[in-house]
Amino acid sequence: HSQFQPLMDEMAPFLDRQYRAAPLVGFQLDADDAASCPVTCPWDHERTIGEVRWTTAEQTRQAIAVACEAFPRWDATPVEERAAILERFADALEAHMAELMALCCMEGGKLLSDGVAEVREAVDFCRYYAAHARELFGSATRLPGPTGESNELMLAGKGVFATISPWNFPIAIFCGQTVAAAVAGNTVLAKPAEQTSLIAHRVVELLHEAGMPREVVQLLPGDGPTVGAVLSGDPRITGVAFTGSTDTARLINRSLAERDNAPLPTLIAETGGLNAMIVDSTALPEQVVADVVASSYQSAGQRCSALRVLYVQEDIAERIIDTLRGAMAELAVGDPTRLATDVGPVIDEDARAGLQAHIDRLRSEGRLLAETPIDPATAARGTFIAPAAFRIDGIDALESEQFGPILHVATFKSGEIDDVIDTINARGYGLTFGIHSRNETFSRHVADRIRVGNVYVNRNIIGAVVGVQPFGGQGYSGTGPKAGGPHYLLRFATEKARTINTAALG
Ligand code: TXE
Repeated sequence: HSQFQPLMDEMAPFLDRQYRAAPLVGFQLDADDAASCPVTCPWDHERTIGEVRWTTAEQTRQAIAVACEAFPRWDATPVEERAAILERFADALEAHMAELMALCCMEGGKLLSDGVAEVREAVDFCRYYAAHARELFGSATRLPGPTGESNELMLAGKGVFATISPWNFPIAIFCGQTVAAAVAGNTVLAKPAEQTSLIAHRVVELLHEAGMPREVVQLLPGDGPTVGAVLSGDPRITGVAFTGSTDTARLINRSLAERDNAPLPTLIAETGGLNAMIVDSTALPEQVVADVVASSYQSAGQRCSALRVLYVQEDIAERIIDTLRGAMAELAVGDPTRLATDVGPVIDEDARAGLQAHIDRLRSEGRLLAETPIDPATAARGTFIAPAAFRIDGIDALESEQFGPILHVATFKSGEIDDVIDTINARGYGLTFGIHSRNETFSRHVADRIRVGNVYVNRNIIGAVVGVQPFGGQGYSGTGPKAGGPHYLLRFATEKARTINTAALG
């Protein structure tokens, strides 16, 4: 805790600040062409923290025109200059750590530790993509050819990208997608999630101050059906980098495909998960439970990587569940500005109501295994969900991802492991997966057969470290490539091969 104290002191003045967000675009906005909406704090509904002016459909189309016009010049800007902007931006994010943490906490309901992790990850994305862009775009690759012929392969930006982001990593994912698209030579229309517009606005102010031209990265705060749908339906958009739910990715995919007279688009989608962990009878219960609690309840379960279904071998199940009950009784739910808090609010009332309906149904079926107590006054002040664990028969009992602090527990017998893996694979999601076992043959067998993007053995399943654990799924969970990995920037680029008959030059 003490490591956070100096940051908390620095952060305190920002907790009471009022913010205003509006489109940040490369053309003059009329003063009063859209209404402002108040923004309230998810853990204290009486606190208003600012207001947002949404982008209209017409402004979205104007911003696309600006991005189209700016593309050729930006794509011709030396990669060194583009990369240097990302590095200056990374420095600015670090310098504004305390303010950005405060915003994450007030608008996104994030714990302080989550806020720090957000900013660090965004900084890592900027530095990693800057270095990688220099390598990829810095010079052409010479390829072998017959005498008298020169062959070269080079990379360039594709055109105009829309980056559409979720609220659950309002800095890290928002920045990662946006700077990747820009450093590869594309102009970018960044649409943040409705719920975290103030954060996105402050971040793009810093990006512009770091030297990113306003017409190269434009910020379009607004809702999905208006701004998002105009972007994905416009034939001038070359590609969309989307992170969010699987259902929205399907809508965007359809909308891109239905455009008339449009070039074939690129869709990079990172979507939801129904992530499982398998625990065999050789695992250490205390370690399993510590990792399960982190995987299911950190960030109030609002991570795409969070654990949703725990499969425990029958003969160890009772011990695991007893230990889990003890650990869950100790969790503190409440105000995320307090260092003692383990679980903050969920993002908004829609999210709370959906999760509560799921909890009520499972509870009425007598499936409750464990629950964390929550103070009624805290619960009444914000959108809180008490962490809970329920018994289910298997992953097929869940119709969809439940994006909150709810764990589902199933059991299996020793001979059934291949059936369990087949069932998880057949369910179609493929994001994260965990194994707890001290039997290496067993872990290898399971890890080899499971079809997911990220497998974690004998640890929690919520890792994603830029350049170390590149992150992203397959199937319903996304298209790839992995964010923070060596292939990510390539999806934002087009390849051009140049063949010259050098003999003709004499
Ligand atoms: O998603 P939504 P949320 C996933 C996570 C969960 C979801 C949570 O698993 O499923 O993200 O984020 C815009 N046309 N991941 O609730 O509702 C919307 O305005 C165009 C996966 O925000 O899908 C917002 O900006 N856009 C992950 C964005 O889409 C539209 C990491 C996402 O909104 C639109 C983190 C439309 N018709 C979260 N409708 C991973 N796999 O890496 C909405 N939007």
